[in-house]
Amino acid sequence: MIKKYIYGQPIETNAVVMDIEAEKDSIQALNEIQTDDGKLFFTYFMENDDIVYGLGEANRGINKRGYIYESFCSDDPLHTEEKRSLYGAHNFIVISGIVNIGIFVDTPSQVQFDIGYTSKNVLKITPSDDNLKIYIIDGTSAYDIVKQFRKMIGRSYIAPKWAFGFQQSRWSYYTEDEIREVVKNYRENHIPLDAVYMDIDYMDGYKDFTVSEERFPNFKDFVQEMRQQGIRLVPIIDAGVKIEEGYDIYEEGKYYQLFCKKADGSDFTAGVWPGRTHFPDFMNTNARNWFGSKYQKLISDGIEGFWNDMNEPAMFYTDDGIKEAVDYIKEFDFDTNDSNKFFELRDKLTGLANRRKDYESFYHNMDGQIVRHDKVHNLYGYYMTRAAGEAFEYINPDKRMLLFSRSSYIGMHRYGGVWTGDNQSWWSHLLLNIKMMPSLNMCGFIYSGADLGGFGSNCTRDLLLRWLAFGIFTPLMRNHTALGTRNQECYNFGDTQEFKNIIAIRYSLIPYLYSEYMKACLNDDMMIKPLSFEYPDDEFAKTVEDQLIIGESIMITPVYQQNAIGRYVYLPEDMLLVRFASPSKRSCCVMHKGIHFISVGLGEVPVFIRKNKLLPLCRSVECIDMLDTSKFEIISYTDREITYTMYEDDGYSKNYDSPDNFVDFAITENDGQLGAVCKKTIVKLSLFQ
Ligand code: MIG
Repeated sequence: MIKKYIYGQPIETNAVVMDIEAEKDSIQALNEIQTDDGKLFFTYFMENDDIVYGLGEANRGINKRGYIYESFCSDDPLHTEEKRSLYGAHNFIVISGIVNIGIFVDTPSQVQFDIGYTSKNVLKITPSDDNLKIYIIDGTSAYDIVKQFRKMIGRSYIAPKWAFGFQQSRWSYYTEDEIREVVKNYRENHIPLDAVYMDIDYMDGYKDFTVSEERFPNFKDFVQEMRQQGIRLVPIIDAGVKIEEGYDIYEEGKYYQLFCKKADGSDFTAGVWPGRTHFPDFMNTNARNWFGSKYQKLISDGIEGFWNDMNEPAMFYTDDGIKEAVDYIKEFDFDTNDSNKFFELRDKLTGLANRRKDYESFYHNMDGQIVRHDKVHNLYGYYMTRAAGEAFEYINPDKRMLLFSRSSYIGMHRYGGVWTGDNQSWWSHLLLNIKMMPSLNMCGFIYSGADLGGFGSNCTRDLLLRWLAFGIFTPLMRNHTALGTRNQECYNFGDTQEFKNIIAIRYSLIPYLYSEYMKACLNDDMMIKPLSFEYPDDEFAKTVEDQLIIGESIMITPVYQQNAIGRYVYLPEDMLLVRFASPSKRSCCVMHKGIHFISVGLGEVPVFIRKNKLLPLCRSVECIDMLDTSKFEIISYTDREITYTMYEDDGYSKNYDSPDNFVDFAITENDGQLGAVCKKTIVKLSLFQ
């Protein structure tokens, strides 16, 4: 049951696609409170044992209880524990206990979720704008509510299959030759690889949709050369458009009035990588169509995927901000002995980026309605990505493109995926990645992942290996690192064997992972789930946040601590532990329900196959184009007849619903013997009972 409540005159976010009639009565499920000065907020009293799920790309645990979060898309590259905002704003939560209730706060401006932070059992939702929609979903379990919610917001973006290959990035590979070198090293070491990313330095002066002729003189040929080696290049697109006479994007945007404006009608200016830029007004349909059409150029060069960055939008400074700071310095009293003045001075300078004041100083033309940016802040990255996604639909309607964004809001999940932005090469951020994945899935962001190995700081060999051993299971499996950090490609840490093995395990799992991904997208379901969603009656499973269910057959238990030789795991039922050292080198043992310590060597990947489930594996290859899905090995843990339906398609076109896309793998009984049956060739069956 879904109920919708409308307050005031909310700005349409297009997050919800289902037609739901608004209730006439006032909201029952929450306490609606108006303060004396007219501010609206909502509270809910949580039982001691209630768990709160959701918030998608947010800090801290799977259970969001005990902290306070602000939905306000933020370019903040330091995700320390106290942070309240990251790049996404995903205002969906589920309170789960004896009563289960889902809440979606649909508003494009800032919202605060105080989930037992101020007062232990009080959930308090404070929107910054009184014009909003609230959806209340009740259901039999948290998982049931998530599925209803997902129906409501529409089918998730579907990535091409090659995007399940391993991808290498760094800020930046500056030249063709640097990229060739990366590919050569991967191929020579036989470490599988499908894509290399092009960060901002491929552009000419950081100008969107340009390619530096000096560093990539024959770009189209280069794209082809890479394709011949099984590599796709994925260029970055930034939100800000460089102000430069003669630069077509700038000239057109200015001429056709497609940039965000200040109150005086002039184009709003902020400093980002290219220096001074204007921001396309993605809230405006014409601007979206215009900007979207610009992707065409790179697509005609052979590009099949993009990542949209800096779209919170991030700004380093505005002229107003600098002027204020300079005025402050001019007036600074050098004779003062008040140390606070020093901090004030420092903050004036360090606080120039992403100032709230600047977000309040420009306007969008939402097809006639003029809206101040902060009122719709959380939609900016979403609508940038929508612009690209809609353009891809008409540029090449039958072809899937890879597309993901840094900033997002619910609704954007229909147009692209997300990566979780600038994490650090910290063990704690590997754990954060683990905990964030199921929450992202709840909010519809299925094609997602973090910078494996960590973006900021220097990564170590063991951290990268452990992170990759988890990254195997995330749809976006990309190693990326920041400017100035140590080289983070897998061949830069001495012996490459373990890297090669771990990534090869990914490739042998791709048919399964892709199948589970596609089923999650097509059925508005989750691919990556917390244990509690599959074992809702298991009280202990509810507390486990460092193990995840991937698809229908397996549970994973990543190692996320330095120098650990293994870890404790909790099995909610008997399972089969498959310890992969490589796709073919593995050992299996049945383990019983309960808590165990398992050893996990660096370079090993433990996978638990659930009772009465099976896992299909193919041979690993060095890029997806070579994947042979006619032959499989099956590992199964069952003593009875079972079936696994694998989804398979060409990976590029959009004929999702064809019955040919569903292939059954069955364990059936014949003369008292269990055996595998499939229209594919089964080269080996390992059956455990
Ligand atoms: O201000 O393009 O999150 O992945 O490498 C930094 C350079 C801008 C932020 C992205 C990161 C990317 C970087 N970008």
